[in-house]
Amino acid sequence: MNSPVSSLTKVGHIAVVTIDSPPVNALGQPVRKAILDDLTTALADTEVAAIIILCAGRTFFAGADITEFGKPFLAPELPDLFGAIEQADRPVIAAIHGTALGGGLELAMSCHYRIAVPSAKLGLPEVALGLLPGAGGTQRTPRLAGIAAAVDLMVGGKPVSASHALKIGLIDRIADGADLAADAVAYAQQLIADKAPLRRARDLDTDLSAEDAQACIAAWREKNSKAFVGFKAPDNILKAIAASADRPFDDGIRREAELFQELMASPESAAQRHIFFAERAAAKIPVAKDVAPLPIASVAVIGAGTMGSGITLAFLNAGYQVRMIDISEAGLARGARHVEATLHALADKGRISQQVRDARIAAFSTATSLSAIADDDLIVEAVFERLDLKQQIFREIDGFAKPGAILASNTSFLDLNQIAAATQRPADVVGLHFFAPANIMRLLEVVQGAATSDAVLATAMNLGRKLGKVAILSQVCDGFIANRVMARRTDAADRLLPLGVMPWDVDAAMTGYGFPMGPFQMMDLVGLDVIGWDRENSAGRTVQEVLCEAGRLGQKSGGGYYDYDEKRRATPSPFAEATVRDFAARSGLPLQSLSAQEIVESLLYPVVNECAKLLEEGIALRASDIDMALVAGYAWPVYRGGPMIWADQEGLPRIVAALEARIATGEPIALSPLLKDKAQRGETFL
Ligand code: HSC
Repeated sequence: MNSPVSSLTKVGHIAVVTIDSPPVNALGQPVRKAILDDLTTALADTEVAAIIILCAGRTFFAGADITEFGKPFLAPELPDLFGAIEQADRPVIAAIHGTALGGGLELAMSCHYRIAVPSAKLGLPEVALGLLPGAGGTQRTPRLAGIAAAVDLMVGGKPVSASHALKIGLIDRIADGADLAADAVAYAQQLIADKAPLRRARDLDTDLSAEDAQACIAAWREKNSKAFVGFKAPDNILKAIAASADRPFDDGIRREAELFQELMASPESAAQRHIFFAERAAAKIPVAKDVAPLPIASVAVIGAGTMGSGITLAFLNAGYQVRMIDISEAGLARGARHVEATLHALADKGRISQQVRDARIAAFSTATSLSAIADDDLIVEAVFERLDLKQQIFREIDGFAKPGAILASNTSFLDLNQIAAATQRPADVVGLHFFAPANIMRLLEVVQGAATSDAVLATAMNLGRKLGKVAILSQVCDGFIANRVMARRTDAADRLLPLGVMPWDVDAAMTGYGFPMGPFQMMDLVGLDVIGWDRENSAGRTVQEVLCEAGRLGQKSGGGYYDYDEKRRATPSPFAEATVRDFAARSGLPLQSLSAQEIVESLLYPVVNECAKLLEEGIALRASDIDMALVAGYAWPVYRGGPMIWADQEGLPRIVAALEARIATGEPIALSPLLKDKAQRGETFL
């Protein structure tokens, strides 16, 4: 029986079920039904001696259909389908190409045998969605591959190669020809000829006893516990794996289902699934479909400072030819040393091979004159943040760059339109706002100027993907998306000090929320003199000014809000504490002792308000773009999903009421009409 997503054919005595459900053969209800129908038909045919399940298109099943999550699952459900496959009375063989992920790998494990092409990747990445493999994966993987490998696959979440999968027993054979279907048929014929038994994962024992499995899991937990703070899924996965060793298969499946449902209902998983789709939605921008990205092969980066060399590395790592330009020979030499040292360090740590390192170094060149950009396809300016300087550079770039080259600025807050106006070709000018360190941070804000052409915009967005980053479109405004909203967090944190709230209490509340560090720890790291301190006009008006005037510039000077020992371990600074107390005493404001939750609200509700303004002003295209930007650029905890989904979970009326109460006490917050309106209408951002 053939359906729109499947075809059932026969090659001699072998039935071949081919699923074709683009883009990634997700196991949505129509696919599940088609597989079950085809399996039933094939098994009803007494001439069929074995059944092969494979996929057309770019990949084997990439998992359950995530768009169905949060709604009732329609029959046949995955566990039932997989049970039917496993119980078949003739061999069922999964033939794998592309990526067998999540439910896709679970399907393969419910088959009796598995063959995969050498380039296939197999994985159980549900943990990244805040879930566990909920269709038997937690019970079948330990039986096929062992407890330790199961933990790595499911809690680590990283796919493995076909050769590794073969080694750990996840698959039985690697296809050697170019035609997977033909190889699978040959394999099936061999299994029939050998009278191979129906190898059901459910009937296998785990490699470890219940006690040893517990010990293995406990050791893993201890080693990795820090990385999983705030995430619910790793713990539930470990519980489910433990169940595979201490009870019969069917009981283990029941335990898995309970633990899966718990995760599915959790705000953490909702947030992580939101981010999965937010990342993909961000790539969709309003340019005509037929606008193709322009080809980019060689890149010039102007400025050899921290940003310039980080950007250079980002492009080199993605395989581009990069020329770094700086008029200062000393600066250029320093930047080049940093670039080359970083590439050597990557190779020394085994992250890249020596050949790759050498190829990247060969693709890297330097120059001291802007005239060197004449043949480059993309020029990225990364000089000091001063409008007149950037305008001057763009004027010169305009004179040297070839027609059609893309002229990009890495400005983090300046008016891109004023920069573009310095050239004769504003349509070719775009903002590429990298976040430091530019070779590491995933966020790339693509800033659209008033005149930026669609082709340039499409190219910039596409570049983001090629650089392994998440490109988020932003219109021009002070600070663009991520920096603009997070500045409100800094303001709010500063406002707590004159109320007697200690910086370390603020930081603890933020790390408790899930940020890797709080605003004062960040200031100490970056340097108190770097952000918002005007040495000439400093007059002890703020805690920051007092600290800077006392030479407490942060970690680099041995102390800021915190004191640091020789290993840079921080302890609250008595000097900073006395300064805060002094300000609090002089402020005349009632001293406050705030709980961590109150501090979180104090800092992050203004952020939500600013996000709403970005939407109101059309700076961000959609609420999910803002969430994605904050997760990728500011390490907003992914299990919170970003400020917009978090605001929805908090409840917009609660946020508006809190902000209005603060405005009534004189706090300089301008409430976003969009936020207020949504709260009144009972709407959400997403
Ligand atoms: C799972 O499997 C749970 C199970 O354990 C079972 C649960 C049991 C429940 C029953 C209990 C009773 N679904 O990424 P791309 C879309 S959880 C729906 O740009 P690439 C994607 O949104 C799942 N849609 O392509 C995009 O759509 P757009 C575990 C999915 O080539 C389009 O496909 N699996 C989808 O760069 C192209 O995607 C995973 O977590 C899905 N599963 O990468 C794998 N997967 O064009 C998730 C993709 O409209 N997927 N889409 O924007 C991936 O990692 C990547 O998509 C691939 C392809 C590596 C597959």
